Amino acid sequence: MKVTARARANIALAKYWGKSDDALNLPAVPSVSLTLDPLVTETSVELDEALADDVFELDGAPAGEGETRRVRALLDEVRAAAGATTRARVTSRNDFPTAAGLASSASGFAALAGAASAAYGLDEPLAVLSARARRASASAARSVFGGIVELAAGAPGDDALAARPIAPADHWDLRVVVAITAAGKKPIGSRDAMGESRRSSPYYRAWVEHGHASAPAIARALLERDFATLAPLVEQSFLAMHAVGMAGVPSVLYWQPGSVAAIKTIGVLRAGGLEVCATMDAGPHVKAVCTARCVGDVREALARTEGVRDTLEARIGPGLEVG
Ligand code: 2P0
Repeated sequence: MKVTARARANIALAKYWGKSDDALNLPAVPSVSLTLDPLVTETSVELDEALADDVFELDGAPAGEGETRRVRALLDEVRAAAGATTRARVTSRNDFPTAAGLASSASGFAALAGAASAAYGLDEPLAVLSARARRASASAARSVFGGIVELAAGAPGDDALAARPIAPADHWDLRVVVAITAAGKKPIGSRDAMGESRRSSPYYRAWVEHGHASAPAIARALLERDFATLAPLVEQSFLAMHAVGMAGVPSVLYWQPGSVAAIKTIGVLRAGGLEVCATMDAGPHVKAVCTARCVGDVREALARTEGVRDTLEARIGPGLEVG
């Protein structure tokens, strides 16, 4: 039995950063994201009686032990639900540059959740798939759905927590321009970095409190297509998230000179009347969120900004596709 599923990357406008329950991987703050097209991960799960253990191949090469362990943990959950023991061969391909800082773990675990469930013969609702993807990587819970998606904060022990879509992909023609500002691997992954923030940043408690107020306001501005309200809220969310990390010990500083330059370019464009705002994830790249009518000017200005090596463009896309 072989099943293939496709899921897309997403970008949080209200950021997730920090966990309320490490074992169940529950976020401490609510987050709101856009599912992005055409940034697709395609994952196949093939059951094979001859395998002694699961095998995971990523972008044409055997994956590392850490990644394989996370894939196996998700497969173990599916096998438990299906009452199965057969091992699986998992093949995954990212159709976008992972160096662009658009988390491939989000699209990857969403696609895996969809393909694995179907391959083991289960017919589960999307909320169950989203909760399973969330346990693997919280941002992956959001990539199960298309359009604008919300993931609530999890109360400790709330193992069923899933994301939910709050508007379809055609609700608002927003675009995302990614300004790539560095090459190579980032200094620390988001899971370890958010753990450091929780342990050592003096701002962590304020961040969690702020996130609970900010995410619903961001969701409302998106639902009302109110860019003037949305822009400062989105920028405050990513700036607060990065400030929490910077103030931890050890400090987590993802920014490069090109990151600052790109943020300033976006500020100048908005002051000049364009509907655009900045956001950043756990890496040095800057993502400009803008309305469709502004995207040409935004991309051109970012491409000309010192320290920006390349740009790529995305729009809001659909959720998980299985089969
Ligand atoms: C987000 N990020 O909301 C935030 C903003 C990065 C910055 O979700 O530990 O890979 O696997 O649950 O989901 C990246 O963290 O972390 C992330 P885990 P994940 O998109």
